[in-house]
Amino acid sequence: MDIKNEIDIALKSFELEGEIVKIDSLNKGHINDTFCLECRLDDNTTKRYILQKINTNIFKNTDELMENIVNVTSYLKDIIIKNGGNPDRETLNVIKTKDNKNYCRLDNNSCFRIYKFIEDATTYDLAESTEDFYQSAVAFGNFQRLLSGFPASTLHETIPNFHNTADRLNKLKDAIEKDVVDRVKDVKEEIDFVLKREKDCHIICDLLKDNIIPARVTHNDTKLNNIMIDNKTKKAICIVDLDTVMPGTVLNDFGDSIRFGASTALEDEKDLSKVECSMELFEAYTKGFIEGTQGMLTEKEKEMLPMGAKVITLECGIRFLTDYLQGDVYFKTHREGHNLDRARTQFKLVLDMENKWEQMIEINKKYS
Ligand code: ADP
Ligand code: GN1
Ligand code: MG
Repeated sequence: MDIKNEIDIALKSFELEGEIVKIDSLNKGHINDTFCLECRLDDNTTKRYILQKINTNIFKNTDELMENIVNVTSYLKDIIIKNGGNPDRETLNVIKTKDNKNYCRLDNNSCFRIYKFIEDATTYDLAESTEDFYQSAVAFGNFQRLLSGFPASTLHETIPNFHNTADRLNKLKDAIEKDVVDRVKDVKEEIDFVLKREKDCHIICDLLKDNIIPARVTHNDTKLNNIMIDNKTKKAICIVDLDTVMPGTVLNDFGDSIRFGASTALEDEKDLSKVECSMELFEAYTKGFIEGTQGMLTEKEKEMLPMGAKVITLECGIRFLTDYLQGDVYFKTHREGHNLDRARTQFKLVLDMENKWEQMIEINKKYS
């Protein structure tokens, strides 16, 4: 069944306000299929919704996935209301189906969910200004702090070993050995780059395993295009993409924002001379994130923030490279060699961070 037919059937399960007049594909994000629904109301105004086809190859248990999201957003909503905020804009809102479910499953097992659309806000693939990036840091730091009161034991692990970098390395080794699409011969340099940094892959997961840093409820996918920035105030208002909210370490949440948002180029830039980790953006984010977390981080966590950035960038490169070797089965790709281009930008960033290491440590000390 094609996606258009699937959407037609899925929409019958939901009661939306007004009549649907337009469905646009958003072409954003590497995982789910995201659409914007536009509805015309009786008074001729329009109301929009986000419709997502959930990637069930990746998220195997949709009930648990959606239970996490509903529980986390309900929890956040209470806090937002107490603080006098707007719960329709400051967190995701799941629209229930007519039979009160969190999503709808078609006969062919495709799963769809609907969120209220967050209006007058934008997500960015590159930081437009240092100030915007700082604002996103405060918001992610805040989010982290708010989740510190969330009952972690009620959360399901939606993707096992998601940020276990050592396990990611093992999966890469396995992909190299199997070489199912005969691409290993083209990526010797990239493989070498990773293998030289084998030790780095253990640093963060060992700290967690040995309880040297605490496990917390974390977002785990804190890239800049998962946060909505208000078009007028330029304040970061809502963190989206809650599929991977799970127990983890704050170092990954900090690090993933740096990996993506402090880069001077897009994640899939082909011209590697454009790819750098900007120290100005790194500084703005470090300052904002520590402010947003308001004293909740341990000394060890603060000390390890730059390492969090480096290791998650290496991990992400490993994941893109693994997917390239497996024949592009995980991340959505839009051109030949897309995953390889992405892997290369990540490795370039790792190298750049290594070259700027002293500076990163100094900046971190200034705000820790
Ligand atoms: P993926 O898991 O594929 O990355 P996301 O949940 O991040 O999917 O959604 C993709 C994009 O859709 C986001 O980057 C954001 O631009 C937009 N988006 C997601 N949720 C909303 C929402 N509730 N309102 C407006 N835009 C949204
Ligand atoms: C994916 O869903 P999206 O596009 O926000 C991925 C992240 C990666 C990121 C790389 C569930 O994020 O882990 O860091 O791509 N999400 C999942 O851009 O694997
Ligand atoms: Mg996303």
